[in-house]
Amino acid sequence: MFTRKSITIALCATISLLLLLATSRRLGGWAAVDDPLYQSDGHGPHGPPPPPEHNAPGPRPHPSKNPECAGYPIPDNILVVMKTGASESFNRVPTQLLTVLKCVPDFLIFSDMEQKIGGYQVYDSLSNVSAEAMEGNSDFDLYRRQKACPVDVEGCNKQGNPATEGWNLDKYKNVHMAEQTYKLRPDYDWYVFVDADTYVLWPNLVQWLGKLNPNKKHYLGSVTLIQGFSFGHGGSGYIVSKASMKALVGENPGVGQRYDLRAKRECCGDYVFALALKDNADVSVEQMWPTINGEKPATLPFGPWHWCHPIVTMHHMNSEEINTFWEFERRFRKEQLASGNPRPLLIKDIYHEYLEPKLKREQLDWDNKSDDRFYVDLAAKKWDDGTLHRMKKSEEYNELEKVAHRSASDCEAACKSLPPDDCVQYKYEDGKCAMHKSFILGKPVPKKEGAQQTISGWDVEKIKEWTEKEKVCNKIQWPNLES
Ligand SMILES: *[C@@H]1O[C@H](CO)[C@@H](O)[C@H](O)[C@H]1NC(C)=O
Ligand SMILES: CC(=O)N[C@H]1CO[C@H](CO)[C@@H](O)[C@@H]1O
Repeated sequence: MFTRKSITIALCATISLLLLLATSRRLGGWAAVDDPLYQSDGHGPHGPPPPPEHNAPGPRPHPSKNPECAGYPIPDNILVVMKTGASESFNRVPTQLLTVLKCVPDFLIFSDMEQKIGGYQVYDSLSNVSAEAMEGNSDFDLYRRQKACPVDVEGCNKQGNPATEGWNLDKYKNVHMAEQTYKLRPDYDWYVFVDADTYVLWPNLVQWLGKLNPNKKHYLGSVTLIQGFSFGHGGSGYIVSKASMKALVGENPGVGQRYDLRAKRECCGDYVFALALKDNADVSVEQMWPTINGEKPATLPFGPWHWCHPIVTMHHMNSEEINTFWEFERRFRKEQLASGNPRPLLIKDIYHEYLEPKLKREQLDWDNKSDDRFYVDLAAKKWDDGTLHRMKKSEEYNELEKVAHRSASDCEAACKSLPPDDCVQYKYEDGKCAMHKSFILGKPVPKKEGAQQTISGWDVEKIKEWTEKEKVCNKIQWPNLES
């Protein structure tokens, strides 16, 4: 029989258990964060996160259970598909796993060899390339060498030239990757294809895709042209909706092999993917630049056309750059959530974090990528066409522009004499003064002596005046796209 005391104890225990469950759910992170950024408009993330359904990627805790991902959205309808190659995968993938991918609920990693990295499965995107395309095709030398390698891939690749070989092999991957992805994960609304040196701003991506309709055939990218045909640049990343994936892959079994011979003739896999999407699904790329972007913090040009735009991808980021940006993004997000009125990370926020603190009049042995307009002494030597095409007519010069080519300080003075939409930064090198109308951080270059030395500088006053005026973005500029 139960005594009154034992009933009381049982009751107390039950109540404390319920309380504990309730609070741990609140502390647990994501689900508990009441974040107005992630309200869906019907197609987006819905309700509390589901338990991981499929063979979740790797040995980590699901992001909904990882306190480090607190404040990050966990939609169940977006899949990240990352492409790498075995000659670089161990240099790139581990950092992605430690940072960006840690809080992405589901992703697939494809390479040119099956591997496991820290317990995460890496798929061979080329496993189903037709024998016809591979036989006698030197593009597959690397593929065969890696497969036959008795030691580590880096060791075996010393017998070849993995940079060039990796590039030649890469173009066969994209359509096969789409095919394998759809087989492994047929139920997603959005498929986000990126490279292993692409940075994905996950919170921005989730918010953006939440506004769009995956049942429409979408193919979102940063447009590049080859022979007049537009496609989404692969390194910047491209996003394919459920409807497009179904039309390309779902309704075309074997589509991967049908593009193998075509890929052999073409330069690049992202281009071949766009051809396949056009032929089979009648879908063309939609221009999403600068939100989908091929630059990175050190190379992004800042200015009126790169300012109030949320950014969703960046490219050519090495492991250290990815890690540094990840720290920044998390800090930014925490501050935004604390403010009670969170907004997405905008390009201008990258300026404030990366370039503003480093702005200076002059920076030695530095290339800030100024190349909008050049000033040279035409008589001094024969200049290349690229330079000549970007010069003003000499009768349009003011007094300072006439002597801008003489030295770094003449170049700087000429820049200062012009309005901001002509020059906000300059670079001087070897008799050539270059000016630029957007401001860029840039990078160090090898030290050279005397006239050969590269000197860059920013017109700090003009930049500060403009950025002060544009401090607040009243309108956040998402890409123009009807849902
Ligand atoms: C491999 O290619 C064949 C022939 O095109 C196709 O039928 C099959 O579905 C493909 N397999 C995978 C896993 O994509
Ligand atoms: C690294 C880089 O892109 N450097 C550019 C700097 O600007 C010159 C023109 O002055 C370009 O030719 C370089 O490519």
